[in-house]
Amino acid sequence: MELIRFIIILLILNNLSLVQAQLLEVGEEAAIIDVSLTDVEHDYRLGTAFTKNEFGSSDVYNQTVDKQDTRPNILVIYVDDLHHATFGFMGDPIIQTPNVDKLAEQGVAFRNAFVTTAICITSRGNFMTGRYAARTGIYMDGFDGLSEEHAAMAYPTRLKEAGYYTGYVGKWHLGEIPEGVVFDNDQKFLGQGYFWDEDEWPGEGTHLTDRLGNQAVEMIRSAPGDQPFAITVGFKAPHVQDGFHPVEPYPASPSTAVLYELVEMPAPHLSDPEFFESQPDFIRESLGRVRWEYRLGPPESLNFQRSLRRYYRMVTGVDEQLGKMMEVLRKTNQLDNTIVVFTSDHGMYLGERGLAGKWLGHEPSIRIPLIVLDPRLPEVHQGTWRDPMALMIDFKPTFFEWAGVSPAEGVQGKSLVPIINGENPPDWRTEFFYEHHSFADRIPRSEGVRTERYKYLRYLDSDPLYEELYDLETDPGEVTNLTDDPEYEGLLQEMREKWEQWRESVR
Ligand SMILES: [Ca+2]
Repeated sequence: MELIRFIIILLILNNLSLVQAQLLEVGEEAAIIDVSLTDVEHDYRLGTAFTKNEFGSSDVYNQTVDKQDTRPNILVIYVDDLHHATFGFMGDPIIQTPNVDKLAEQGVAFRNAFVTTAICITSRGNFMTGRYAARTGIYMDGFDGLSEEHAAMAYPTRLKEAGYYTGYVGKWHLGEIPEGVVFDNDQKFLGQGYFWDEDEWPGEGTHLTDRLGNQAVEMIRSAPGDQPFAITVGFKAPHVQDGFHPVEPYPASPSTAVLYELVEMPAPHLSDPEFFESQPDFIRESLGRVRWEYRLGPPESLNFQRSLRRYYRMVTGVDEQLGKMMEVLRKTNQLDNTIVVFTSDHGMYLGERGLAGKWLGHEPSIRIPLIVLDPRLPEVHQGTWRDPMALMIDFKPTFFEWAGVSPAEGVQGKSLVPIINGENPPDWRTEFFYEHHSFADRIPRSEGVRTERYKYLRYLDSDPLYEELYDLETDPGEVTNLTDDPEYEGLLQEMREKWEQWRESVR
């Protein structure tokens, strides 16, 4: 009955967006779940969230934020396994992400943001320390927590020492950390976490995405009035539920129920079997293909259609929570002194190249979304794009510059602040090193160099040696491997040399 009623609403209100329609439907339920959030949810759902020059009175929280410390707050939305292009502002015609789109409209979006390693633990280590994995030694295998040394160099530790109130909500995936050193308010969970209770689907209570949003709202709301805050919110969505319900790998929040259900999800780039068959055995038999088999399958299959719709729902679920956070900033009069960063721990193959997951060095895996809303920037920067390459290892030095903290020794990334501010530093990087060493069954280890124009990938355990070389200017989709093309022999040699130099220099 509920579904029929819903579909009728959708059909009648076809001039409303799907998101608006489904939010009307769940509004009442959400209010019951957490009364203290009622007002925040009500307002953002009506589409009033974070209108920059329209600060609400603090009628809900009655909180006066009167910070003597004028350094900006830093709010980081750190999403898990998020494809860089699944947003309205990126031109995706299907997905509903009104809050992320608005962030991009009012902030600065990066066209070329990348990870240096596409896997949760390692990339999160890069994020925390500003270093390549070759130097952090944080790999997927055998890692059980940030050491004292790692914790000491983690960005929140330094910000805390410098007088910031530091907090973390959600998926952390960097194991145990020394207590009280890194975060003032520590609401991380270890491991992969569950969208519902461990053995239930659909579960009772509040979905993890909504719960993390609520926790984040509460953390922002209750942050001390006399310190700037640095809060990072680690959403697990849209990461698959590992080892959970076999027919529901993407258990989306009920608030996004039936969204996209009537939409035909298009075939991903290079998803034709012929292309897949052209790849070497060790890629065709890799974990990315194994997971593709049971999570996605061919684009026309029910499985693919179902999984993609649910992945999209999970992204929309995160978008809703971003809206709530922006609204609590507005309600506490902190929109004009809070820098908001939206990004992901790495990208995702959503069926591109016949693969699922991450790990390898192709664009869908290594690209990340990156939006920065710094309300202190002149209005002329609103809704603008940045082309220079940004890397996961750049976040820490960027946060340090915002916080006025001196750059730490051994940081391999660079502050993005000049780029964000619209400057064009002449010495900015034009290439970077990619590495994936974590060994797991059927995940091939690889390294590579990506320049502005070319990409070289090298599979370390391949025998005979397998390499890939692409001209991204003429072939941005990485269709044609140029390694056997005699015309590119010189370039191949040059890229091999770069790779050798890079792998020495990052250590
Ligand atoms: Ca991840």
